[in-house]
Amino acid sequence: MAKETILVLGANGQIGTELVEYLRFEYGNVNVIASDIKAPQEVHGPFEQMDVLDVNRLTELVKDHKVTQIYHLAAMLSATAEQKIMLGWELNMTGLINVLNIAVECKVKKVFWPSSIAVFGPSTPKLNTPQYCYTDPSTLYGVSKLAGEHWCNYYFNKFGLDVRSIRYPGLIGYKSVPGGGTTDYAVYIFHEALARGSYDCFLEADTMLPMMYMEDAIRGTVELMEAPAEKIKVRTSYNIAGMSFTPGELAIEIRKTMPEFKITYHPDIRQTYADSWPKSIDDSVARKDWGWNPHFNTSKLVGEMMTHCKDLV
Ligand code: AKB
Repeated sequence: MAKETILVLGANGQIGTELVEYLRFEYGNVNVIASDIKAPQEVHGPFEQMDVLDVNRLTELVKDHKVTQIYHLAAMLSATAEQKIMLGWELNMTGLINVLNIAVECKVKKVFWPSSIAVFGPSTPKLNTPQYCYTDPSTLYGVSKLAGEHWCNYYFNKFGLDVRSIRYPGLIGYKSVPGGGTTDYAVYIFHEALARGSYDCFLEADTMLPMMYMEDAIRGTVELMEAPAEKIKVRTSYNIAGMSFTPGELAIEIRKTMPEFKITYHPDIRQTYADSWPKSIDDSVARKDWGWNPHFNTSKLVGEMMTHCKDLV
């Protein structure tokens, strides 16, 4: 295998925390540079504190370390971006464009950039949402992700940049907590269940959303990046699916190991974002092109989360 030097931007976030660990195991500690605007709580390998909006510093870093792959994860999620529209646009869009330009200039071999189910909107088919369909996002976050997908596709066609992307559903893991998203309830519910025996949910009981266990998401991301380039036919972003459930169904599953668990519902503005998103995703194109295959269903996910979150309480 050719020597790779991998830069992960937004490394302290929900995905970055687990991705860096996975990549370091596979590629070696010194070959994976973690970077974030904030310093990490613990340092386990090379780390650079940096803002992705600082083009000069980012260019310097990529050149100095002879970076061959970039995973650009720094972004503002749906709920926070709705509160800070211009900042959300600046971080999500200018951040991506900086990375794409630097990747072309410095001849970086591959770039990964995450998109989201938030690219879909009220006119999108809600069930088994296809890879190609009407996309009319109603959140600023979704608008930035949809525009970003087309920037990636444009840079692939115009400059031959090998940029790859996944439309993540809600991601659920125990090693890190999300911040500022709409699907975050499906992580907090486990921490609250184990700490207090109850959870007050900000979505309605019957709000079905596509979700995925973090282990699947990380494995899928690295599999996409390691797939031969000729297999990658979609250069906007791939639909991938894990499972779909509602808060009510998740509570029933939690009660199988914790019968006393109580859930209450007080929907807030995030309900409107969730209502505009798909309920389930058709990922047949990702399965056919590069062999995507999830390993976790809802009951396996709940088992893992209840076991691991218990150690954190
Ligand atoms: C969010 O809820 O904003 C994110 C997403 C669906 O991309 N988890």
